[in-house]
Amino acid sequence: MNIEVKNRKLNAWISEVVAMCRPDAVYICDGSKKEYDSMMEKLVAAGSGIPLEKRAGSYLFRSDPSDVARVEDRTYISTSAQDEAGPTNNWLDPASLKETMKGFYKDCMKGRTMYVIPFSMGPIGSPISKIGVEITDSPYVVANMHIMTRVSSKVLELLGAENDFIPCLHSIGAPLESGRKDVPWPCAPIEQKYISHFPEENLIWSYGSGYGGNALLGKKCLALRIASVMARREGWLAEHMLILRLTNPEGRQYHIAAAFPSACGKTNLAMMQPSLKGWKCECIGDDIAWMKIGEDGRLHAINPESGFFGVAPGTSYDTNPMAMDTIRDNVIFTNCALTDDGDVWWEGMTDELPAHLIDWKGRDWTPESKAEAAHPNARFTAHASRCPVICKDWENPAGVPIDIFIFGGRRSSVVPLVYEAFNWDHGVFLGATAASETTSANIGAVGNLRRDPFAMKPFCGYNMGDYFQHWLNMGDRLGNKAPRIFYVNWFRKSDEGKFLWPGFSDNSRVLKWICERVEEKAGAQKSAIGLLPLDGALDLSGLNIPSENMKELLQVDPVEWKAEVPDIKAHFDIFGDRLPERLVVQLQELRKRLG
Ligand code: TSX
Ligand code: MN
Repeated sequence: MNIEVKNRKLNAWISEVVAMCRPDAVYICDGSKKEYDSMMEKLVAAGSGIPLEKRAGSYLFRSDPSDVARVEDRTYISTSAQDEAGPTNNWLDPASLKETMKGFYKDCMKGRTMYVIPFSMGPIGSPISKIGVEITDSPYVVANMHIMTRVSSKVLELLGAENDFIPCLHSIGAPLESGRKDVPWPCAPIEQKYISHFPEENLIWSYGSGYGGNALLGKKCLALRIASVMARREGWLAEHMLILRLTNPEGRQYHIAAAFPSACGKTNLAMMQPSLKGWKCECIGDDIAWMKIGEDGRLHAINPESGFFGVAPGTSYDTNPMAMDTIRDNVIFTNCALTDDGDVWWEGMTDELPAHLIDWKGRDWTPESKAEAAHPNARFTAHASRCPVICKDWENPAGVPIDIFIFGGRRSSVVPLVYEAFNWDHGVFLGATAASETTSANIGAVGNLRRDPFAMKPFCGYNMGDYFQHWLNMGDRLGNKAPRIFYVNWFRKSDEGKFLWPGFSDNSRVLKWICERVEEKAGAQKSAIGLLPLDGALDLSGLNIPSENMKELLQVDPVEWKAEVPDIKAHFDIFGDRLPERLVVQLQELRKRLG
């Protein structure tokens, strides 16, 4: 070992993993630039990383075609009672799951170096932050963790001899026989992949995948699944939310936390630049929010991450110029296409297609090719400090006070552009019933309605019925200091199938109405589903949207909404007696209001 470790639990765990996985060497990470560069050097030498001539300090990786996304059906919440994991999670008994995984872990790091990564989710030393240690046999994971989390020897100092941390064990599941040449992206076959969580002992075991949330265990595994369980236990919130600061022309700041299912443009909203004159928007985070009630009785949010692991396809100077500027240099690209002059490209980046590319599988690509050049889930990993509109308070250990929660989804009909919840319980009902139509970015049929409560279905580490109750309890504690709750849908279409709302920068007009609601300045009218903008209350200056279109965008059709009720009922029934009575009441009231 290159550094002496003083923490007793960490030393014992390292010895245990070494005995089980049998790596050739053990290396303790310090988070330095030198260390990052040495990982890249190693990965380039192995033929895994391709330095990009056109982007300083940037590299392209191509994954194995079988290892391109999170594997939800191989993801487990392993608690002693299955009821604790609840109906939205895969469950296996902890003892038998550990037995199975130990079988795979045995000798799995032979021929490889085992890296020990001490990291902090949240600013190092902040009272909201949590310390994790990831053990991995992937130098690609080490490099990505450097960007996405705070990796530092300071974390080891903070651990001292006796302090606790969250152990995150990861192996790509591909031992290297001596003398054999490595492949560019070693991993295990799908039936050997396991992403396992043991929330009763704050423990994560991942095997077989090197991709994203399967392997960068600080993100979805720790900061959402394990943290959500800790948050319930300790009375705070760990949410799948972006955080942004909106400043109005008078200089009043609003802090917004928003949850959307995948393919709704969460990163685009997190970095959105308002089209309205005098309004300013700054990014605090694009994926995860940890929120605690402060001494002032308000909810304060931090972004526990330090980078963006964003979907590349669809990102362009039109859809998200701030992201494009964030990824000018010092980026890890995964499964993007490679241009002939040593840059990356993906579908949606430019209007004009390059004449020739190497696609994400390493094959020649021309505009005539049928296959996509970049994988639809291709990613960039970039440090948050590189974002031109990162908020100066993004690392403030005290967090930012949340004024507004927004839930949303992609709906081509039925759901209006924006509406406000009548009160906290109704807002929790909106979060709990959030739904989105599937796109080509999802698996399965396109256009199906999928319920994704609070955008947390894949990320809640415990019974989702209890999670709804936790949200109700938080509202009780926050009282009149609770954030106001809104629901948005940027994706409503006309009968001719055209998007009715311009979206993107013009979403600032919706956010303005929301802020003015908080100030009790903007008008709203009661509808069966919530409070809608009064005629003329949305600032549409400089746009020319026909008034019929605005009418359609804000329309609530009781007939269409009555058809939603049985679907919501069926969704709620899944939770059985864990569904809070207060949400049953909310559904009854909706039914009554619809008449
Ligand atoms: O991210 C999106 N947002 C949020 C932006 C802050 N997208 C992309 C979603 C895929 C990830 C959107 N797409 C948004 C949106 O608000 N709206 C739409 C639909 C749309 C698409 C293209 C246009 C308009 C709306 N183009 C023109 O009107 C020219
Ligand atoms: Mn996410």
